[in-house]
Amino acid sequence: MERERIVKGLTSGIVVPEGLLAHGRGEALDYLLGEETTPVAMEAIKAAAALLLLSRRPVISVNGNAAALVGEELVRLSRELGAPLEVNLFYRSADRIRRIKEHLLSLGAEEVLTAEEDLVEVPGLESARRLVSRRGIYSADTVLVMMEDGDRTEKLVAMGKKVIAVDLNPLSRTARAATITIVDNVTRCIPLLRERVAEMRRLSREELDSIVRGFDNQRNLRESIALISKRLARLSGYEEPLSD
Ligand code: PTJ
Repeated sequence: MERERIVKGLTSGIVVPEGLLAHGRGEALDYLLGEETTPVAMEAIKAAAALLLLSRRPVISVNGNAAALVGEELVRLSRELGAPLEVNLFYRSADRIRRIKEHLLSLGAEEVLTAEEDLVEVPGLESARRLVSRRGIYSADTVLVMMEDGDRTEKLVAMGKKVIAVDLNPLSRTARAATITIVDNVTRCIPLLRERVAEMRRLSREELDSIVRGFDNQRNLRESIALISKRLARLSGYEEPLSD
């Protein structure tokens, strides 16, 4: 079903061919994780929900793959948080921006920013992802990003923003630079994140703050890598590392 959605996104001009490569890499990593949301990812989802609830101006960044795979769930998360969706593309074109915006609006989105009316640049970033909306990502305190790698997260963090990344690759630059990285498939993670936000809304700011402060992203990434390696050891039948 996920492949069908990505291929349909390609034929409708939402996804780029490179998006199919990114999806294939994601599938392989998901297979290594056991195609389930791990307890380690659940911990990151909880911290991400707390951070989103504490944020004054959270923004959800949407690319082609995200729109095709979890467009509807992103619209629901955006409504739950009262946070705008912003189309931000690596392979940017006016035609794709329009198609993705229309797709999200057709799914019930209230506000979809595209940076066409109030375009500004993220300092120090060369790719087209530098082009953001002044009202959106540029003035956000927290940005949720997914299915991308590269230096945008580093530059957003350098601007003083908090970045929540959803990335199946715990070794990617995005995963390592983000404030909170959720190593999980977006298709499982975004609905869980929305549920957590709804549940944790009743917590006080002090309680939310202590959840965020208790989260260590580098440790969480190491635990995801350790889970993959334990799983492979179990599947290989060699529980102990082989000697040279
Ligand atoms: O729509 P555009 O123009 O912004 O382009 C989107 C792509 C995906 C083509 C662009 O962002 C890209 O090339 O991304 P990368 O550098 O291939 O990085 C994609 C990352 O997402 C990789 O680390 C993948 O492992 C990860 N990934 C792929 N599928 C999923 C995923 N992470 C979570 N859930 C997935 N389903």
